[in-house]
Amino acid sequence: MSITQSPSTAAPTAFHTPADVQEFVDLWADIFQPDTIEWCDGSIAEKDRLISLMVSQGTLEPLNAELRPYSFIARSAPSDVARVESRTFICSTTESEAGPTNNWVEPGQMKTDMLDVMTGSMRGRTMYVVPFSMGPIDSPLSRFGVQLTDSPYVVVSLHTMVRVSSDLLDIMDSHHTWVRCVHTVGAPLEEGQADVAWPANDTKYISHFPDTKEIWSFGSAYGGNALLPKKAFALRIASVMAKEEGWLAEHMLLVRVTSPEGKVYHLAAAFPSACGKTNFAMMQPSLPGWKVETLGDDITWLAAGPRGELRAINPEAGFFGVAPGTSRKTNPIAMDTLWGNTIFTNVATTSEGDVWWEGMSKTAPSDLTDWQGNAYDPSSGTTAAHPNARFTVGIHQCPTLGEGWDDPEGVAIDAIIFGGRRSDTVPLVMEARDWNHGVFLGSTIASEQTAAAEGPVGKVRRDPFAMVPFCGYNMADYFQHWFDVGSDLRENGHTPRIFQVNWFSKNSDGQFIWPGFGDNIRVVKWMVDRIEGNTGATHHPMGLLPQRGSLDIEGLDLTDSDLSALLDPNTERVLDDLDDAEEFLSKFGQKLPPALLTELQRIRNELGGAGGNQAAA
Ligand code: GTP
Ligand code: SPV
Ligand code: MN
Repeated sequence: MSITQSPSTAAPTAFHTPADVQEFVDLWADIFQPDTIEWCDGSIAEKDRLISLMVSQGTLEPLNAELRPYSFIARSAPSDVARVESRTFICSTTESEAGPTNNWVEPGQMKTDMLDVMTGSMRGRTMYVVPFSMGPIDSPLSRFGVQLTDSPYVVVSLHTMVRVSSDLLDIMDSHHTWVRCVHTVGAPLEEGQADVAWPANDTKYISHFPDTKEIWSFGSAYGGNALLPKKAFALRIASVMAKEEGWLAEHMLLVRVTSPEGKVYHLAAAFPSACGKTNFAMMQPSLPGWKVETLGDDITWLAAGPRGELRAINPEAGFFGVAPGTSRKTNPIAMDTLWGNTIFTNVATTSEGDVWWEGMSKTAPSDLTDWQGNAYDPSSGTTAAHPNARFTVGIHQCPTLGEGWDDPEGVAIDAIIFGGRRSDTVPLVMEARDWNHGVFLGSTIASEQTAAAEGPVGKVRRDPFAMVPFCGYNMADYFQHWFDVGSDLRENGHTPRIFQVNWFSKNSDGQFIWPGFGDNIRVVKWMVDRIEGNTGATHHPMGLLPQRGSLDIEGLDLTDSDLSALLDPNTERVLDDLDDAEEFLSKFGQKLPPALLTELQRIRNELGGAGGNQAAA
């Protein structure tokens, strides 16, 4: 049970609170001036109590318990629906440490500006103190943190998404670093003022201080803006720690694939937000004999293991997944995972008290209530669910959860996959010639923007390694770090294979050509054949492409022209894309590892010569 102590900052006597955690809480209690402070223990009783509180306050609405047991819908403020990249800041000492892809503000300046709005911002509210671990508590790869927040929605989401436990406070005494995460919705309540269902502030700051490993977040309660262990810690701050300590913190799913021969492979794949990680992680292979087990769907931490292999863990413990597009047909495993104990945010609701979103069924049920709580009018031209509507659910409910998903040693990685959402230009699959060429492929990934962040949906932007919104330091140094990790692995063991994929090519009617989802196993099968040396590949200046006939497309309804659109790079488009990549990479100036532009120029030269050099490998 968590214990409420008002107005004292003292931890319950049962908690062995390290002095630096107590100082942190004291300091911020003075700044935020909450009415009460609650130290969270991560128990079910605590979650139940906070859920009841939110139901009474209107933040959560219970769904029909017969259809969706112990599940709730939250409707956010209409201005608080996605990550706000324009208000996300990397406050390193110098601007050049943050690099051209990040918003930079000098740390002292940012702290002055934020303290201005944070002072007294928890008045009338409770400040929750949430100790958590990213990764299994006893893993050498794990890292700890403490988040302060005035949002019970955030506390309950953290219970699901990460490992929250007051036991950590005991261990933290001997643990040298923990990440300070500070969050407020920025909506103080005056004496007698009624609260709203989703308190937030129109001014938002998501600020990261890499030197002191701190995160300060103000004004939002949505997703990565507010669940600070997720993108803010496990990617932006962790990428800095990883660079300092020689490992990798990546925006990757993590799966175990078993072939019909019974051989096991571990794959990690980086796709930008809303580009298919959760779906890949829960794949139901369409080819007989293949099995995919889920280990993680969004973030992977990787480090060299004792035998020189690259090992990986999922630092999270739940899914914060995109709802629209999820159906029994596309992702039955997600649908099964969501049977109950789920918080849905910004989905539509049916008259029976269940959830609905675009893509769940071909036609929308009548009498829907839209994500803002109004009767839905299908002729309005708007969607019933918000395009970035999401579900929050524990990983244990996933029927394909792989055994040992929380093994403190992690799993040994056989292949890394990079991808993006591209209507054209990028082939279905390509293999890198080696690790360094794979780093080039990662650094030139681009993707059409999605509703996961503010901004124009559909616009192509460069998103190397799917990390542009999530790299906590200069990406030129990040590319170099990837080269360095590769050299270390080569010296002491071996590097995994690297592939690039694109599920999203469209035909002239604007339809996806590749069936995707469970049929993506066909591409995985080709990768496994490559790893095993069972199939050759065509040498293209860009990389190694499947030879005709080596990709298993039996039973698919694909014409020759479909296949050619999927597999054959269009030289003119590729050359244009290289120009765009070059313009992007040039922003990094002298810091950019020269190998990247050298490789780009080599591909351009080779493509200039009659469509490339076609020889079998
Ligand atoms: P984040 O949680 O934002 O990081 O997203 P994600 O990368 O996990 O993406 P997710 O798997 O949730 O998929 C996002 C959208 O892409 C959903 O609407 C899916 O239905 C759709 N999608 C996923 N995989 C495929 C695929 O293979 N083909 C097609 N056409 N769509 C896909
Ligand atoms: C993403 O945008 O990549 C997400 C959702 O996974 S959020 O947690 O909001 O970052
Ligand atoms: Mn994500």
